[in-house]
Amino acid sequence: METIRVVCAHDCPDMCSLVVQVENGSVLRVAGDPEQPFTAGFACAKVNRDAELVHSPDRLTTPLRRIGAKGERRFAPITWDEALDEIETRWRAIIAESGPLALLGYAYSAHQGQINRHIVNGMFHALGATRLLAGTVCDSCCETAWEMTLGPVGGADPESVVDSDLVIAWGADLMAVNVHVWALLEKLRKTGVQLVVIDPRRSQTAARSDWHLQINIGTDAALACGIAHILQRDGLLDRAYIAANTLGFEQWSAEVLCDFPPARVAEITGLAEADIERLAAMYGAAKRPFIRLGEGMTRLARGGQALRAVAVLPALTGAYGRRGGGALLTTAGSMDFDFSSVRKPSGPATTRLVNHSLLGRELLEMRDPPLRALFIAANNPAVTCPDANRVRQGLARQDLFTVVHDPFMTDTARYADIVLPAATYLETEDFYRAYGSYYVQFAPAAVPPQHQSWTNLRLAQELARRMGLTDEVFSLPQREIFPRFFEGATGAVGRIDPATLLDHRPAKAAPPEAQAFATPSGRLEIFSAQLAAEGLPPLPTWQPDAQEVEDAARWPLRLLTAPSFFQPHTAYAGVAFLRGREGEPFCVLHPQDAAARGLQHGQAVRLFNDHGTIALRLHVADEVKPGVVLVPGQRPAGEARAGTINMLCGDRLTDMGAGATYQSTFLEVAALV
Ligand SMILES: Nc1nc2c(c(=O)[nH]1)N[C@H]1C(S)=C(S)[C@@H](COP(=O)(O)OP(=O)(O)OC[C@H]3O[C@@H](n4cnc5c(=O)[nH]c(N)nc54)[C@H](O)[C@@H]3O)O[C@H]1N2
Ligand SMILES: Nc1nc2c(c(=O)[nH]1)N[C@H]1C(S)=C(S)[C@@H](COP(=O)(O)OP(=O)(O)OC[C@H]3O[C@@H](n4cnc5c(=O)[nH]c(N)nc54)[C@H](O)[C@@H]3O)O[C@H]1N2
Ligand code: SF4
Ligand SMILES: [Mo]
Repeated sequence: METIRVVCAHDCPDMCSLVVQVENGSVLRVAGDPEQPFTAGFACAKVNRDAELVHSPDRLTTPLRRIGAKGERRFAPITWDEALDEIETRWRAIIAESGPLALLGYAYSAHQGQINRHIVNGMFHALGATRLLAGTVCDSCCETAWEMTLGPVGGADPESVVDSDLVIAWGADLMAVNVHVWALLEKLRKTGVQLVVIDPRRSQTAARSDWHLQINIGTDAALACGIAHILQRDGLLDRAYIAANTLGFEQWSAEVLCDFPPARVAEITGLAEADIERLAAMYGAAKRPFIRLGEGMTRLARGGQALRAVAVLPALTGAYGRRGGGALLTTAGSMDFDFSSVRKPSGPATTRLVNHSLLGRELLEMRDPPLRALFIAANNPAVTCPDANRVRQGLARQDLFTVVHDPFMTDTARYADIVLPAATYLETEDFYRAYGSYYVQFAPAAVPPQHQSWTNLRLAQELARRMGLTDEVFSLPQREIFPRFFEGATGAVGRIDPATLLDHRPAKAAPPEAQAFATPSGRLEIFSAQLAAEGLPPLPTWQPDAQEVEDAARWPLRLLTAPSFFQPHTAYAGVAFLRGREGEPFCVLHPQDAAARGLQHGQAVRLFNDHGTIALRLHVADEVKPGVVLVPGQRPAGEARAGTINMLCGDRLTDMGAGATYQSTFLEVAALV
């Protein structure tokens, strides 16, 4: 038996170092690597089962060609050569007739390291194809809002949380998505430090916190403005820090904060006035308060405002300047790598863009030229994209040549003309950079690609060769590609010699402890001239959203979505054990809302609005407040009674970063008859 050091590649902030036990080319066991200080020897409940992911009986074993209607799931096995010949022939013909813009590469981050994650879109970049504005389904809103406030810099080191004196999980279900921060907190809380959770859901984290504030969805900006109002009223500001490090506080105070007295904030947020006072007093008294910012609160129409308002708070008390204080959204901004060799090897400076969240619309509406060929890798838009019905309509177009590269037969792959079997990360060598901590690591494949599967890198390199692309990156092995990421790197990353990473061990690259700001002014921008130029409110504020108000008047319930505990989106649909642990796809209603509709716990219900109808199992619980329907995760349509949640979500975009607005969805629930 062999033990191999690898890295967990799932789209997760923690980026655990793992040790994998392998025998005769099979993964026997996956466990946390005790030598990584942050992830500290334990993997989460999902990844402990990754042997079952690699060896799942549901894995695709060969390339497939469609023989039935699109979406019908009738395919016949073909060889790799046949599949690649057909792709090359079709792409060349489409480029000759309509130009390269008729091609779209739609590859996303899911579950690989930096090379396999980016090389596919890199290949389309070099071809001059239409480009994917990636990540708008996930973090483009919160990242843009953070950048408009602090600049492109990472937040507090999660390992510094052990030195904080108050921790706030602000819209972050740590136990589900950030379990190693949770582990650090368990120790810290024994010393009397309190954990406050601000979340519309009594998540597992909220249920185990010292104090849960069950805020109304989409009202975080009002709460943050209210806290700032009280800090100022009570003389709890660090005036010297504000004067030296921020821009626009006096204007914010005069034009915005005056409108957020506790009574009004209570009305907007649904929190008690006394609780808002108590929270502000706690925050003002803490010397090193640490805010873990979740992304969930930004996946709605005014999500950018929410993130900006909360991200200002640590500046008001000077917490950004102290170890243990500050805020953490992601860390990636302070790890100064140059990924252009894989992301943009060559190709025209600009082409045209397709927003990741607008796939359905663009497949149906884009002209001059219309999209004629689509290549999807590491992505399951028929489930995870907003307006999933429209995505499916687009994928069903007879004149669209679609290739899907995935380890499993996903809802999306059912619409493909050609399906190609993909390797998982445990079958792939790659370089990894965390986004929720400051570690990097280079890791080998634990086992060879299973069945006939290919890694993303191998496939992109072969397609590049066939399409006549000659960039070096399309012929180099991983170990010669990743040192290029370090070329020109500055700061903590610049101090790492990539050659030392060939030992497959983690290295840390944390920036200095005091939070840096990299905005145009070099300060934390409470006032943002960039936002003003875009016609957005330049000062963080909460305002009602006209469309949401209109939709709320027509539909009585609002959607709350949150990650599933045992499922990262759809990528573990092929692991029977975890599918069973998560159970049949369900929604949660407060007992009052269930009673008002005559609904019982456990019965099948219909969820519907103008976008469509789906059917799920009902859970009745006071985990959410009246007026809210919680639907955890995004589950394949075949697992549910009918459909998938994003069929009810429109493709409207957020105020900043052109992101998805799942939580600006209003709907009704009724018995399934
Ligand atoms: N188990 C599991 N882990 C995952 C994933 C998964 O699907 N499953 N997905 C991975 C991916 S791709 C990502 S991007 C990350 C991060 O995923 P995130 O979406 O950032 O997850 P959280 O940080 O838990 O944020 C969701 C929390 O925000 C709360 N929330 C929703 N709306 C609001 C609001 O208006 N205000 C406030 N205060 N809170 C709100 C939800 O109730 C939920 O508890 O997780 C990764 N980890
Ligand atoms: N309603 C609602 N919708 C959401 C969210 C929400 O909170 N609520 N969250 C959004 C977020 S944060 C995200 S990140 C997206 C995620 O959206 P997706 O990226 O579409 O989600 P996944 O299901 O994680 O992964 C996509 C596919 O990658 C495949 N895969 C895994 N490893 C590899 C590999 O090495 N190579 C290839 N080629 N394929 C591989 C998996 O089998 C899976 O089919 O969903 C978004 N959708
Ligand atoms: S906690 Fe995150 S990084 Fe760690 S094993 Fe689980 S999914 Fe992977
Ligand atoms: Mo995500």
